[in-house]
Amino acid sequence: MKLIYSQASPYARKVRACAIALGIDRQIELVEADVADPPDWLLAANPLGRVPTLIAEDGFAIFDSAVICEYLNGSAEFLPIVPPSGAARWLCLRLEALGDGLMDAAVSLRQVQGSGMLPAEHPLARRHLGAIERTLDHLEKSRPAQHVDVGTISIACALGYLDLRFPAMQWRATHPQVASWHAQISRHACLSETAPQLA
Ligand SMILES: N[C@@H](CCC(=O)N[C@@H](CS)C(=O)NCC(=O)O)C(=O)O
Repeated sequence: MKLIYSQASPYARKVRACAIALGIDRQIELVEADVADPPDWLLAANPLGRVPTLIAEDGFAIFDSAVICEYLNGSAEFLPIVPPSGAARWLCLRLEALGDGLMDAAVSLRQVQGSGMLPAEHPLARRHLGAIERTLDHLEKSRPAQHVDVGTISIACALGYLDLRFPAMQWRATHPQVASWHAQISRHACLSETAPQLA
């Protein structure tokens, strides 16, 4: 399998971390792509030109990160990262959606602020910041479980992206429960081995 990814993408980190947690990362070749100028081979696999995109053994292209993680979960034999049924499954998938949404808000905030087109007080920037703050508040009140699954991995990767792109946000000072949860879960190999590096 090939995983088209970019270093800074929190969604791609989530997939890489899930592959490590599932013990199948060695079956995946990483192929880096520049999403600002997507190459033809990425567009051929994914018309959205986004990462992560997985090319399965039979050449079938799979996206987005939630679908890739479900696919990888189905192809691993042990230690599933998605509970098979019941309340545990929906809690886990809901947490994944919360983490993915936190990434969406942070990536969009960086796009509007980074473009220099919108001031921080613009309604669009305020909307993304509001989603980030409310999600952190929610996590502070209902601290996630400490074990690794697709939900906790997604939240951890989203928080890692806040650290990477918004170091001045200092969310740990206002959300100590989330901070201690993040510090503990980040010790798992799947997260420590995929921690984003500043260029
Ligand atoms: N919902 C998608 C989001 C993927 C995404 O937006 N990736 C970004 C990189 S962080 C990207 O490829 N952006 C390029 C673009 O949208 O043109 C997922 O979970 O995989």
